Amino acid sequence: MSLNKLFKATLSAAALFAVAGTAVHAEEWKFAHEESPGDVQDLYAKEFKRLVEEKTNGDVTVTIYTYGQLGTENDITELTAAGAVQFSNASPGHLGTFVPEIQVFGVPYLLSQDNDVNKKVLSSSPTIYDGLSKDFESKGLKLYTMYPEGEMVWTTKKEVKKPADFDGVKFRVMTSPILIETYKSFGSDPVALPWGEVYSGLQTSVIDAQVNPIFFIESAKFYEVTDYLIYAGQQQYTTTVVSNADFYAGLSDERKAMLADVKAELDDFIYEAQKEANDAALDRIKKAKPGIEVIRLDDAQRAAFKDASKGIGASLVEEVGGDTKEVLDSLRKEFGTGM
Ligand code: 6CS
Repeated sequence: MSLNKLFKATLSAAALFAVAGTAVHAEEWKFAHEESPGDVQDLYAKEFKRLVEEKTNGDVTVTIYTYGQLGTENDITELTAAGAVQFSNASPGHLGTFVPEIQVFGVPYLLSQDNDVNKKVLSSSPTIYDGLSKDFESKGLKLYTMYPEGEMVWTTKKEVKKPADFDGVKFRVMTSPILIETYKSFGSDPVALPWGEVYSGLQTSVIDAQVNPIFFIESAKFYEVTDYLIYAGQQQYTTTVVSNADFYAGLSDERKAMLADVKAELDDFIYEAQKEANDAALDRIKKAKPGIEVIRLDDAQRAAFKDASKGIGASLVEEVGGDTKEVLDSLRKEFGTGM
């Protein structure tokens, strides 16, 4: 046998062994998220992988795909609904054209300032898991969990302390329609983009500002191309983890119980992990760019933005219809932020 033939024979034997090995020993679940390695969604996915593999004694292996490996935020939602991916992060900030009702989480000032309250509501609220989950179900998605990733912070190239300061500022928002309306009401000119286009957009002044939790501002390096970090107390970034609905419905009771245990364990894990990630990132930004200005708006300044955007909930209710009003009212009650 020639060397070439021997090489090919060895390769196909190895490939056969690998495929057969996979089929006999392990079921593979794909988990795609919207962030980079080491970011909050990646920490969650890694811990999910560790727990699922441990609890199934390796009968299930979880393969994680980070942002870009399978496409943008909207692409991975479609892949999950189509069943090509079993789990993914689908953040309300990007999910608005797919599951319009989830945009209630884009209504500013909805979440509590107290993360113990947020944890209780986001992990077990009937409004979410019995109500909103039906809107996911109708799109082929099972709503698995929700968690926050930290306070949203504006990064800008100029000082912004009142809505008038946003005049003419091209502000990048995520792709859910409600965010365009919210940032218009704050006084800026909003532009919706996937996050992969934000750094170059800021660099070339296609956009002038954006908003994200601090860990993400550090990891995506948005602070390099902006000069101010502005805490306006407006919102936390929230994300959902979804699964393909048919895949989930077809799981055995034992697997479903295992996934419920994993969800409960991860609820404790992720609140700590996101806090640590955000605290450490702010320190690193200040070290990397000592000239960056950190502004924390005071109560009166925050109130001006809150007042400017007070009609956003009502316009969402009008646009999306259905039971959006009841959902929003119930969530405001549960978070203790009813107006
Ligand atoms: O700004 C964005 O679009 C991205 N921000 C975060 C914190 N996670 C993923 C999301 O797509």
